[in-house]
Amino acid sequence: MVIAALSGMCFARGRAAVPQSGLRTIIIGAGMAGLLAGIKLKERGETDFVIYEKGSSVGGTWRENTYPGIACDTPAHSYSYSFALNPEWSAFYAPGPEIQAYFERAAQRYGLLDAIRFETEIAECIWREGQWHVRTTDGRSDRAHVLVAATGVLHHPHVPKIPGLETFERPWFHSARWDHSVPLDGKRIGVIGNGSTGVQIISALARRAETLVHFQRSPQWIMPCPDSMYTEADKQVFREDSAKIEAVRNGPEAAARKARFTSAIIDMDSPELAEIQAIVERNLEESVSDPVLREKLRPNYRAACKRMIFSAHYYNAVQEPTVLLENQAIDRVEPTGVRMKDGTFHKLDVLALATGFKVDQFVRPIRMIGEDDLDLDDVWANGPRAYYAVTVPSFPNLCLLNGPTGPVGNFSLVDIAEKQWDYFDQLIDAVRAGRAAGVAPTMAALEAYEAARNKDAMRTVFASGCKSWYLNAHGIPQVWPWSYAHFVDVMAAPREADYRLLQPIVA
Ligand code: NA7
Repeated sequence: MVIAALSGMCFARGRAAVPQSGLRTIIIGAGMAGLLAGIKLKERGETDFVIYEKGSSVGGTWRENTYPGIACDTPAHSYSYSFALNPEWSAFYAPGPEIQAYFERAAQRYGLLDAIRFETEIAECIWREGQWHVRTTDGRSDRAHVLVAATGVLHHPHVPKIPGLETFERPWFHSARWDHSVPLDGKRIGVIGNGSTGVQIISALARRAETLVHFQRSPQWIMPCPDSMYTEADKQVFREDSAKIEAVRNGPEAAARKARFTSAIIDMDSPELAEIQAIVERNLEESVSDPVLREKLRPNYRAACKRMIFSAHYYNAVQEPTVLLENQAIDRVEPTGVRMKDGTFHKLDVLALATGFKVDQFVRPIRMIGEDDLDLDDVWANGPRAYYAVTVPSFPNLCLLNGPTGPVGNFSLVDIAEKQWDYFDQLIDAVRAGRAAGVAPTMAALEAYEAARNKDAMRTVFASGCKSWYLNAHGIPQVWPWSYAHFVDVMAAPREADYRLLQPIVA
């Protein structure tokens, strides 16, 4: 039975005041997901909401990541709101600045700018008597019935403790904090890390640097992909007929690609994964001519075990005479360069750390206090968990968009967030209707979900024997281990039995 029948549900422990005149919502973050929540609230006529954004403009990850070569590895037409298709994308995989401009336009077009409080960071959110009491880092306070944490996944840069890093006398920075005042052309550049970010940076800088040293701790499988730019004629077709955009998003070819990829991810023994393995191996064989370099680039784990990297350029870039692939271990950073364990020294003018993100933070470091003074930091002491990645027991009316254990394996996070919002929106109907003051998942529902998820996660390719940001401290992939179709299915309507309503206190 679905939540539409919530009126027949029993009230559980927990009481809170019923909102007397409509709901107020606080959204944290004006990135893709926060803007989405604002647009959706406006669409249903709810205007009593505010978006708190610690930066000075919208866009989230696309505002913060401006490194050379930045692009989205999800096809641009899929990485768009379903209600704001964009015939103007310049390429199948859109460059970062274009995506940033898209979200800026969306904020404007949907009239959200007045609702956003820029340069306002949230310090804590406390659930008390049916409302979230929110305090900003500069001491202001606000409150609302509903709280949406649209705080991003890959948000807190991971800067590894490489000995001597602080002694480097030349510019160095994390990829998400790129310093554009630092000249790159004709310079000796070092890039540590070869996830999606490092690979894009190397592809962009290979021909600009005097020397470009790519420090690779573990090789990556590279999936070849089209480097297709959309022509003016293509865009005209998209402008005239949005069904053509829909076809790119959800047509048979896209659907088959998605289905094939999920089958591969969720079952490490699947024929689909074997097919992907064959493609990436062939790509390596055919693209890299020097056998020594080829072996340096060959991973000793299975394709898609780490997040699959799509690149049309990396193998060409790494074979440029300017590029040196360094696969020895780093010993330390010295004032003028990087020393390897084998004694080799790379003199550098600039060092970029494409070393990823702290991925277990989510809404934190915001202090989150739920019912009975529960601190989310304590609740998540063994790792972040959320029911179906969206809601948390004892934290009523809290929505995590792109929260822990959602589908992240090369799918469009825009699409994921839209479906998560629609799910949460249905949950809040009981509060909107005044039948409850709050709604939160039961602990039993979360435990059952996590038990099934942990079990099935160990069958995914992410558990097939490599290290990646998908794994928790126990080596269990913190991902959605089921098909995309199953995700769509469960997001379609919350199950009544999995939620408890907070009994209203009528004043
Ligand atoms: P990733 O995918 O987490 O990649 C980080 C890279 O940094 C990876 O190659 C790591 O090597 C490397 N790394 C991390 N710490 C070190 C140290 N101490 N020494 C050497 N190398 C290190 O981050 P990205 O920014 O590329 O991508 C994140 C996501 O953004 C991506 O999945 C897309 O969703 C978009 P390792 O493989 O661990 O040996």
